[in-house]
Amino acid sequence: MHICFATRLTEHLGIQLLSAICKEAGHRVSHVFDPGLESAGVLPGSWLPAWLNTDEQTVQAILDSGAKIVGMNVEINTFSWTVELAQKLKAANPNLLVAVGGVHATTVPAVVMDFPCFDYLCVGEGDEALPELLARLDAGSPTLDIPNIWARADDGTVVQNPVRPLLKSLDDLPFFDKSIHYDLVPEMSHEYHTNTSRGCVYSCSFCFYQPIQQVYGGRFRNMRSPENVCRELEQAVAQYPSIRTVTFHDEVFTANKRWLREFAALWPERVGLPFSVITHPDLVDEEAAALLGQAGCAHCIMGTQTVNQASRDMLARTETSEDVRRAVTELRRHGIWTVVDHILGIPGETAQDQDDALLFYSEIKPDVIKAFFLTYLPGTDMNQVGIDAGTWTLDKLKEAERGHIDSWLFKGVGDMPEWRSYYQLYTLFTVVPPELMHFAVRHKLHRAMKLMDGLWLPSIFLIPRVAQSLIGGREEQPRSYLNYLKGLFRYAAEVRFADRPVATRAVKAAMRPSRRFRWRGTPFSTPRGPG
Ligand code: B12
Ligand code: SF4
Repeated sequence: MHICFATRLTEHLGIQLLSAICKEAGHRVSHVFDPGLESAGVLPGSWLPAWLNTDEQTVQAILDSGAKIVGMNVEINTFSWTVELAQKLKAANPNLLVAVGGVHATTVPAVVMDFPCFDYLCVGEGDEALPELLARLDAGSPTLDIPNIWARADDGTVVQNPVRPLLKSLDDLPFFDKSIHYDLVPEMSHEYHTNTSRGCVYSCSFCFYQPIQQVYGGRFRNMRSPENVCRELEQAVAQYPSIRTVTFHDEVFTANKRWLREFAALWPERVGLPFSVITHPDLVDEEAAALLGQAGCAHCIMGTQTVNQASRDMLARTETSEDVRRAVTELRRHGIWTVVDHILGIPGETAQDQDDALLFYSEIKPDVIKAFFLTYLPGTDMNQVGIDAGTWTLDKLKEAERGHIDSWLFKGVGDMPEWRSYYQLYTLFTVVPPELMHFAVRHKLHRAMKLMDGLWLPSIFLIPRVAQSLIGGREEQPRSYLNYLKGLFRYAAEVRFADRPVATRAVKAAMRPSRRFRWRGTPFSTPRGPG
């Protein structure tokens, strides 16, 4: 069977894995990557995003691939795009089959299948379901009874099938097929995205994992072996020497100590690249931080979200402020760049809660505070909390289920004006000495930030980090991000001007890094020391 995947804006691990699985099963795989710059939500005005829109080229490229079935991922932010694309494809070729899967498809499958442009929807893991679907299509067998797959019957009704058990042996899966993205935008390879596990041992009330856990009847976390992870990276580095840093997208990287010990013993010898992880403050004690440091972890993100205990209870967060203090202190002691996520707009929180948080952060000194505005993701308990508190409505939830969510994170305004000045303060934390921040909050000087409300620019969130990264030289992620953007713009120009080769060549030349602006030295060359 010939399947054509379509992705937009960034690489996609799920699609890369499915591509590898389908190739391994002997299917023909094509891939169309839409640069999707217009979807990033940070471009000003309407003419520039409209001009950058390459949907037409994407539809044409999928049709030209000659595939029999198209595979797309539906997350909340890509839902509308996927629907539009599928509708255009069906209009051009009604026989072309369209299959979707992913987090949002799993969260609200009935809402997604309400759109007749979709023939199949995968609930949960697609690693076994998709090859089974393709094999059945190849053989001309019925496709209405495949576990995990919701299928549209000839009369238009949707047949729902149960989910199969979660895959336990993730080591049996092939490695991510990076070629589908790296061959088009080589700049993406500087930051290698991967994961070592699936699932989370927590169930926070605002998190997309809640509906996923409901599908599978409770919390789960399945892991790849450290050996398998190292082998993936050895192969990847051999194929793409441009890889400079690795980002692990596991939800709680440090959840299993035995695993972490084994990983810390293997990684420096076998791979040795600096890497970034995400975890939970409860899971960082002295030993975990030491193991991360020993393995070469450069960057660790943790959710702290709030310092108000009542809010923590509402969010089903299990950590205390002391846990956060310990985790940040230990990580910094081992020279790890520490980022904490903080949520603004939790129902019931006041300016005093933000002042308390700023004072707390000034004391424990994380390197970065990443502030987010609370997003009411479909399928989570947070929706009812918000509805009860009057900060969210059923109508907005219905809209969100259909992919229209006014979240700054997913494109849209979505910011909460009353929290803008605090948002700016959290952003500035990276470049302002904590002592100064502490002094400003103690003397209420920080409230002068209100004067900057009119200058609100959502996209400034990276500016202090980029500045810090370029000047301080410690953090690689903003540099990788800039590099990726550069590649994306070049690729977008190639797609946009495909019929005008001279213009494409000119853009390519302009995007080539000049000697003057080439990034300096090796990342993370600053000696590690107690923080
Ligand atoms: C890695 C990651 C990224 C990476 C890479 C993108 C990616 N998804 O791989 C980066 C950093 C680029 C990224 C960016 C973003 N991300 Co992201 N990302 C993740 C993360 C942490 C892990 C994804 C992963 O590795 N999954 C492992 C693979 C194997 O699983 P999978 O993708 O779900 O695919 C499996 C099944 O779902 C299914 N499947 C998936 N697609 C399809 C398609 C078909 C046809 C079939 C049959 C099956 C199928 O089969 C796959 C194999 O089993 C998830 C959280 C999570 N744990 O899922 C968030 C997550 C998916 N991201 C999210 C968001 C919001 C974003 C951003 C909008 C953030 C932002 N503001 O920039 C952008 C959007 C990017 C875009 N292209 O539009 C949200 C989506 C929310 C939602 N409810 O829909 C999530 C759930 C995180 C969250 N906090 O809620 N992300
Ligand atoms: S710890 Fe993180 S990934 Fe796990 S449930 Fe909470 S927010 Fe979600």
